[in-house]
Amino acid sequence: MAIIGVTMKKIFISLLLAVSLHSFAECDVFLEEVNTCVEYNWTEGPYLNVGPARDFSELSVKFFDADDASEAAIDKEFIEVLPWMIMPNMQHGTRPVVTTELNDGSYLISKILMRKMMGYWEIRFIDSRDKTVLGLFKVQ
Ligand SMILES: [Cu+2]
Repeated sequence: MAIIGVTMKKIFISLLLAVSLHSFAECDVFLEEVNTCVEYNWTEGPYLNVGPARDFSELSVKFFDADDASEAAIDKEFIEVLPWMIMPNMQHGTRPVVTTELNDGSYLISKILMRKMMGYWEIRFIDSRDKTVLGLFKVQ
C-alpha cells in the first residue's frame, strides 16, 4: 500500500512538472535575467565563409515576455545581438551587425559576417547597459 502510494506520488509529481513546464511559452533562448524569450530564424544562412567569400548571414529575432502566452513582440532596445567566436585559445567578435526594427516588433539582424575557423560561433544576447551575456545559442 505504501509502495503504491509512493509510486502514485511520483507519477503525480512528474505529471505536474510536465504540465507546469508546458504552461510556459516555448523559448528558443530564455533570457532568465530579464524574463524574456527569444524566438529566432535565420533568414539568410548561417554562412561560415571560407577563403575570400563574404556572405552575410541574416537573423530575425523576436523578444517576448516569458509569461505572455500570446508571445507578443516587445521592444528590447537594450539587448544587443553579438556574433561571437569561441576558439581553442581565444575568443573574438566580427564586424558590427546592423539591427533594424520591423513593423511587427521583431528585429532583423543583418550584415552578420562569420568566417569558418577552428572553433564555433555563438550568437550572444548582451545587455548593452552593463555588457552581461543574457543568453546565447550556438550556430549549427
Ligand atoms: Cu577566430
